[in-house]
Amino acid sequence: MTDATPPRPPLDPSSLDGVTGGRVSYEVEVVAAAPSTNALAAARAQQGAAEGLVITAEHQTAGRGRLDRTWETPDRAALTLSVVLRPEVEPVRWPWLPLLVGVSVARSLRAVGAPAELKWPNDVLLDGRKVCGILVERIESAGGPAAVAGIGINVSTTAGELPIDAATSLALAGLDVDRTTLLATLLRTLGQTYTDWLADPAALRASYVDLCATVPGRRVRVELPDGTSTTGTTRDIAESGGLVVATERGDMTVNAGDVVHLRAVEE
Ligand code: BT5
Repeated sequence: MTDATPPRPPLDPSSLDGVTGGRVSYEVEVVAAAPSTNALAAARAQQGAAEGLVITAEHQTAGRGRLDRTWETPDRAALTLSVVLRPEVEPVRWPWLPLLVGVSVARSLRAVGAPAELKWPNDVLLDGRKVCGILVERIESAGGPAAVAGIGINVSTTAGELPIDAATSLALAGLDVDRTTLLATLLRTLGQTYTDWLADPAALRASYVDLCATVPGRRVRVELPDGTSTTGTTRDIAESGGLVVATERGDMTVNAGDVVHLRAVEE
């Protein structure tokens, strides 16, 4: 494998004009560089931006992960975007939004030939390695709450450019994918998946489980936000979107945390 940087053409905003998915009509803004597209989109959502605003950066210089972690991507090697959604749903349904975005990314990657899978809650894996991270934030605004769905997909990133060993890119999986084409596919798929979920929330669970490598019957270590961790065998995805794990002390439903997929030797 060579680590030479491949050609990295810019996004072509003109071919993203008028993209729709389900009920969502997108307005795509491409910026050359930004610290974080989620921060930009959150500020716009606070100012009342409509559903369908997309901000994508050719180079994101201070990308955010969950729990104050960072997301690192070289110039034009990745898709880094944030989408404003305004779901008129009960608060109890909001935890499904990150999972919904994961389903949309996995479906889009499969559509371009990448056999993507999900790791609960919403890492997207290729060959067991992370190819995409998702950060969904809730923003309060005068027009009601908005969801900012941040998505980072490693497209042509080389092995030497990836920040961790457990990461990969579409190129490293042998796929030469045009970022503009992938972005259009992703926006269409996300809009449709979101619209279907608004109409029939229960159906998403089966789609999620189908794409998810974490359930059922997988040995996992769950790292909880309070710093403790526990091991067990996954059973299912709960109606809340949480992960049901059978542990020595009985079944537990995890609603927030990180999951490590274990092999027997790691226990
Ligand atoms: C995530 O957090 O995976 C959410 C990442 C969301 C990034 C998008 S890009 C567009 C939008 N704007 C933003 O500012 N953010 C969103 P988490 O599960 O906490 O994972 C973060 C961890 O993933 C880091 O601590 C690294 O270990 C690893 N990581 C960082 N960059 C990576 C990359 N390019 N590929 C794979 N793993 C990476």
